[in-house]
Amino acid sequence: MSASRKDATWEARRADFYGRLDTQSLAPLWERMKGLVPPEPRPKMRPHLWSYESIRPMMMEAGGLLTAEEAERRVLVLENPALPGQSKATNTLYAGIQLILPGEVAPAHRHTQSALRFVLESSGAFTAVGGERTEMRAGDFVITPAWAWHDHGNTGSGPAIWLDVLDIPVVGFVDAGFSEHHNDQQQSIARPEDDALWRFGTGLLPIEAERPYGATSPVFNYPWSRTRPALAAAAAGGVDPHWGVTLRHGNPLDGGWAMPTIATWMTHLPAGTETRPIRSTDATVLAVAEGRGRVTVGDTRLEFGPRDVLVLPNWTWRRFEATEDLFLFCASDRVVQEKLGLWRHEKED
Ligand code: GTQ
Repeated sequence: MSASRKDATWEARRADFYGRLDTQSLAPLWERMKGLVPPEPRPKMRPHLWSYESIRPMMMEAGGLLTAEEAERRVLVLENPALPGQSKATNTLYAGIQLILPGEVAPAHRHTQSALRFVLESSGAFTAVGGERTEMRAGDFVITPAWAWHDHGNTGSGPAIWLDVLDIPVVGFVDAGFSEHHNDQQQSIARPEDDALWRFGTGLLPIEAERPYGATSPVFNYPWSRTRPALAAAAAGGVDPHWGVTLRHGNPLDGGWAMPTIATWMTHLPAGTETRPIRSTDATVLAVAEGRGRVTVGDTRLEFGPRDVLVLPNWTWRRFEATEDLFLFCASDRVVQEKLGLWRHEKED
């Protein structure tokens, strides 16, 4: 056996064997083992920042080139520079910036991919979800549950621009994507504006169980007008060394995450806060709701300001510094990893 290994023709025999394996749709595990079960995650994605200052003019240029209706969704995809051509911001999340100009409508459709919106700029945009409208104001976190009809519009005087995050790569991984167009441009509205927020979002709940959107929170707008004071008030109760003041968007029916495939939370760091290093197996998409700061992630340092969007790779040490009172929107696949028993994190003291 050992003699045959040292045989000069061994390399050639092995290559020949591999070639014959390939013709029978077989492969030698021992050549692939390291890549298949790595000792720890080795993210292919890179940290990246899209500054609002550079995104906005490109959005407005897109606005002059085609209508929202023509485009169906007028979106510039935020593509991770290390994952070119894949329409991915992280390995598992799609992200894009959507523009609706005054008077425009993005026609009604639905898909099994779940979407969230974090509003960057708006003076009268709305979205309609499952027969109910909600106004989209800057800083609002808005959910489009899987398979819910949705159309967007803008009845204001200025452009409406928001961050879209969708679970497109997750749904693609399990190959369960469906979509269809509505017969009408805009769905008919069956309930008063913000009905869901009043029914499910005050700490009170309907006496008879109803889950209008299945695994997704029945609240589909978590308005900035409530989120900001909640975070600011929570800061008085203490700032965690690793998380700062972090509150997650919860599903009021079960206390879980608001969405079944995308975990979302808000982090507030009072001016001058420096967080201690933490790393976790989920990669994060962040949007700056308010303030300025910087993040050091691995050996990359990113400086950010209002409405900038950034992505941080999984399993890479990160720490934040707030140069001003800082409010961050964050999204990751943590909820998927938790359901599969995979989510891990580590903290440095
Ligand atoms: O608003 O429905 O960025 O369907 C990508 C796909 C937004 C949307 C995106 C979509 C949408």
